Amino acid sequence: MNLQDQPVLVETRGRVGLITLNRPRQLNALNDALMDALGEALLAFDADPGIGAIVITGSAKAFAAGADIDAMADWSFMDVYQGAFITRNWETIRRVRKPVLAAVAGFAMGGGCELALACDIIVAAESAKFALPEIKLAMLPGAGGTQRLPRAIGKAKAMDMCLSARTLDAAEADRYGLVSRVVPDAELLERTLALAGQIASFSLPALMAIKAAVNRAWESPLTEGILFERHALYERFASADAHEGMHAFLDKRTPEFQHR
Ligand code: CO8
Repeated sequence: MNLQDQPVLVETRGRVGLITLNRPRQLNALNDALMDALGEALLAFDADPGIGAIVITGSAKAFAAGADIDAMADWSFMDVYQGAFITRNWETIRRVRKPVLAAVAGFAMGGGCELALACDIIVAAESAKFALPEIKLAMLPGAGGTQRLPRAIGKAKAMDMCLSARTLDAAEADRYGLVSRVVPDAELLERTLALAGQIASFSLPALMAIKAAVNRAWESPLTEGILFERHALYERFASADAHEGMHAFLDKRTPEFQHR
């Protein structure tokens, strides 16, 4: 298959796995082939001991303009119900235990915005535009949008975006807490890869434990979350890296993590 026919492009940069969504003519509209390939690439990096963090990016014009409307337009209820639409291949990202960063330039609309929301960190270029415009199609942000967006930015802003199809520019998305950082477009990939590289240099089991603990904060009452965190902390003391990290600090040297 030629590079231009591959729905995602996969590369490694040191301990960072880079996945580029690759349907530029359709503004990276997310069809089955792309979501299958994305899931496969994510799981392969997650299983690779040489990888500590993963970056998903799109093109300069679009991270992704949403689910593929052309593919969906004539589907019936039974097509999506029996075919387990979304469950089938959109939720693979939830199985990834290593940190996943989204590097977003241009449109992150509908499913594209939802994909970014499913990542752990969003780095936005100044050109980034975030929207859940499904209401214009009489559809619904059904790949986690109605659930992750209010958790990320609160009910007031989330209702506004979901019900009016309001688009947020990068500065608004930053102010509301939808994104982690905003950078100039020309520096988006380089800055996100540098951040991912910094993260990947830390102890992998500690990163995975922190990701699981922060995600638990979204999904459970405080008492349960604190309990989860406490066990995660105790487990750190079974990690060679944690002892190395603390002793390196005391010895005033750089730690050498073995990722175990
Ligand atoms: N699906 C399929 N094709 C698309 C999509 C899409 N989501 N977005 C863009 N394209 C195609 C266009 O049809 C066009 O194709 P062609 O050149 O053959 O005409 C090409 O990409 C370029 O697009 P435009 O000419 O429209 O580019 P513009 O720069 O004029 O506009 C926009 C860019 C504003 C992003 C515009 O393309 C747009 O509004 N796109 C649709 C955005 C949208 O509605 N997204 C939500 C889709 S629904 C969804 O994501 C649901 C997710 C949850 C799943 C659960 C059920 C729905």
